[in-house]
Amino acid sequence: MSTTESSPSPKKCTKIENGLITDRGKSFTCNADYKPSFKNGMDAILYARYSCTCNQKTGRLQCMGTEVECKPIGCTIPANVQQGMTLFDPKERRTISAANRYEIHHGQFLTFTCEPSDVFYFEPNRRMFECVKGSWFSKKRSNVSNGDSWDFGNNGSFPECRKVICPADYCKFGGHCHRDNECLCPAQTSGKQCETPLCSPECKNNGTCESPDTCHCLDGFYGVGCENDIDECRKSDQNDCHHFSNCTNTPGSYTCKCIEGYVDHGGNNGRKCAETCEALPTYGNCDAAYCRDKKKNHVCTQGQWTVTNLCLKGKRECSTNESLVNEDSTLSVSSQYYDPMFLNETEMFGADQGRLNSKEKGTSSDISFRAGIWASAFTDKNQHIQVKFTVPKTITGIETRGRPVTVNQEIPQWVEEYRLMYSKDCVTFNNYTHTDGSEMKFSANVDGNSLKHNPLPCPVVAQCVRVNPTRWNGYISMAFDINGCD
Ligand SMILES: [Ca+2]
Repeated sequence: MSTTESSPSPKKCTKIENGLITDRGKSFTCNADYKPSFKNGMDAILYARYSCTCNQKTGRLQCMGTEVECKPIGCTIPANVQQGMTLFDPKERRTISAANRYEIHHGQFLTFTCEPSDVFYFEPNRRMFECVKGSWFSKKRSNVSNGDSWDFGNNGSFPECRKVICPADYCKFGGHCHRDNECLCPAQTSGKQCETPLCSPECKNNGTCESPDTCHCLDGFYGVGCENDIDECRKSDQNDCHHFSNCTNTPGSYTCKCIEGYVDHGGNNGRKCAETCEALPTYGNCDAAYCRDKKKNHVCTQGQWTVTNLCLKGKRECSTNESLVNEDSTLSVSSQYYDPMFLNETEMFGADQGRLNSKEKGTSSDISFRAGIWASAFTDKNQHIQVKFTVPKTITGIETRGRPVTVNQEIPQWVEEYRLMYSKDCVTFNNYTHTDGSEMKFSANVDGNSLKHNPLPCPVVAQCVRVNPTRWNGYISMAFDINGCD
């Protein structure tokens, strides 16, 4: 390569429109729907590979000495042919096939595909044209009649061989442009542009046919034809009913209604349900007017919660909270610890030692020893100490203590947590619960000496009361008293 200062810089052939330069600049290929052509108008389908060079003046590729380009292929998609024409598939000469023969009358249109690889004979008014690799060529024939006016121009391309024209996105739902401004519509569509999808079965419950055989269902319905109602009540994540409301399924929706004892909060149809005083009897035989809620500063008065900072003392059912575990009451336990030396001695750690005011007496090696504490024989969560009153009493609280360090006991023991069980008839026991029905656990002692008083948020009436330890330190050892009144 030689250049001079005055001559323009050589241009490089880096690209060809709608195609690709290959073989290090010696060949080229065209994109789909384009064909290699010489700039002088001739198709270059059979140009010799490796025959190309770069014209450094223009920066354009030339092959076999002639500039080349990629031209659109005429008939690679449905084409539109007019007026009194007949199309023969040359294969028909061997295999007669009516489907490959097209009779076209004046004013009618024929749509067909001329693939680049197809060879068709096209015979308008007995003049024959050949479709070769996507382009029409005139073909000589002995009995060509004169007087027809087909214009060949365009280097033999048949002028009426062209793409049918529809505006962009004219045919909907996969319809094809079939003739100019006409669509060939897929199944389950209608309209000139296939713009109306059809659904069968039809979309029920006001669902809309969104695309062929596809319904868009309104919220609350599902199914091919939106025929099924969603049961929103079956799963809690499909409805927003409040925990304290009942969900009722309805066609296309659902409703929420606060359960008994709860009222709609904020007029939101069961989406938020507030406790009412009426919910409180789940505590037992509580007079709602004397109950307070878990926030401790709400008082239920005449069916309404009101916030108060008043001390609730004196507002309970009992004007005085008496000690109820006394000589008139009977204590019993699930089991009691015994010293193997004194197998028959049950009073050392028995029920009677479980009174809050019991005191340790004597030395543990003596048969007259009294521990001043109830201790169970087994350390599991099935142990209890129970008091039975002569008649049902109003219970307002429980007091407990553990086993202190004494001359007989080096290590203190205590119950850390218990549940409360109570019964009106001493046969059927209830667990003391929160307003939502979940079991209430009471935090009890933290050492072997001090007393722990647990007032009940809401008094209960019971003849039997059981303290059932659920967590303990060292051993299940405790004494207790019940507060309340007749
Ligand atoms: Ca529903």
